[in-house]
Amino acid sequence: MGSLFFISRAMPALVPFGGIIRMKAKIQEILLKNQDSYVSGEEISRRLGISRTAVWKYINNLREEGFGIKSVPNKGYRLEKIPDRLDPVLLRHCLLTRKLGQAIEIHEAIDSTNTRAKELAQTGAPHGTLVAAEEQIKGRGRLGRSWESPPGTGIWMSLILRPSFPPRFAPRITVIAALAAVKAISSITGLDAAIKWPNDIIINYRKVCGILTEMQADPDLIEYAVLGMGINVNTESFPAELVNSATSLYLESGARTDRCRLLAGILGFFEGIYEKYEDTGDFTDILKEYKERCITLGQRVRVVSASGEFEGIAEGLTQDCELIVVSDNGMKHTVLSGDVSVRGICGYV
Ligand code: BTX
Repeated sequence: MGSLFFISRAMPALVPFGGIIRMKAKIQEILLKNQDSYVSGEEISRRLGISRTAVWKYINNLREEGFGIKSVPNKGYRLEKIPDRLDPVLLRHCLLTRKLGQAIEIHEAIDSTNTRAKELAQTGAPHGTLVAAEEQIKGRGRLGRSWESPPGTGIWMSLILRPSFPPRFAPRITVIAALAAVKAISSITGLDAAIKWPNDIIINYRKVCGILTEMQADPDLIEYAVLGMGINVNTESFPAELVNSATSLYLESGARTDRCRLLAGILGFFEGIYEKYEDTGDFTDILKEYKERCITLGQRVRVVSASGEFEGIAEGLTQDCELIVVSDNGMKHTVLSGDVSVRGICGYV
């Protein structure tokens, strides 16, 4: 499963990593907080209660991991370059959330972050626990489809949520996540991202992000939900079968995006919208904003389900986030997000 980093502010007892990683993380934090200045080896050794030789060794470890650290005699160390890694310390440095991402588990490689998050949820991991990976070997989409998750290029992540609302409102989690992703992508990259109902983020008619929400629930209570999100961030190319339908932020903007910053941005937007909804129970404004950013509405679509196919115009959304499609014979259908695949007739929408 590759190496594992686990950082937790909320649950210190769950932090399994040894002294070496913890000390390295502390040095990373000191350097990150003082990025504009030098911090002397003496100061670091005093603050952490370790020798200056030990400081030097940890600094070299960090350099091996891609951190550019300048050292100047009589001045000390200064962080000059941050590697493109989903690193728990870097992520925590960017996070402005109160509950989400307080416990973080980051894997070098894993089968699926959703599967791992479900395991953690079943053993009591709290609301807001984040699982992410540099690579997924068996990334999952909806309806048994697979999700291409190559190493070092994307955000493959899952959040454990313990909602107070009933299971019938679970699709609202996907709505909130899609809104949060669009807002964070637009504000950080300036790209014009839109939502394809129910769970895709699209740029220039190609899929840049997919969302997979799964849950464990009784009839009246969600025990936990796992919100999975995959974003093609710095992907340079796609396999032949995805070339025409997938894109990445890098391919669209020509620039690399800091994945920790983007992930922190998504969690920040998500927490703001989600907590407001949980506090007020009012979904009206959220749905309104989702509709404004949803390119499926007003489009001619083909609804494909196990029971058959039909075409029609996507006219709206119900409060339960079902798609209202008026078929060519004038009949109105409400389409559940869980059991159909909606393919646009124009382009890839
Ligand atoms: P979906 O079923 O709507 O989309 C899956 C389809 O998207 C695939 O059949 C394929 O055509 C296409 N596809 C596969 N990989 C990519 C990609 N990288 N970019 C664009 N298109 C692709 C969407 O399901 C939900 C995906 C959620 C993925 C996250 S990643 C973290 C978490 N863990 C996990 O196993 N899944 C989620």
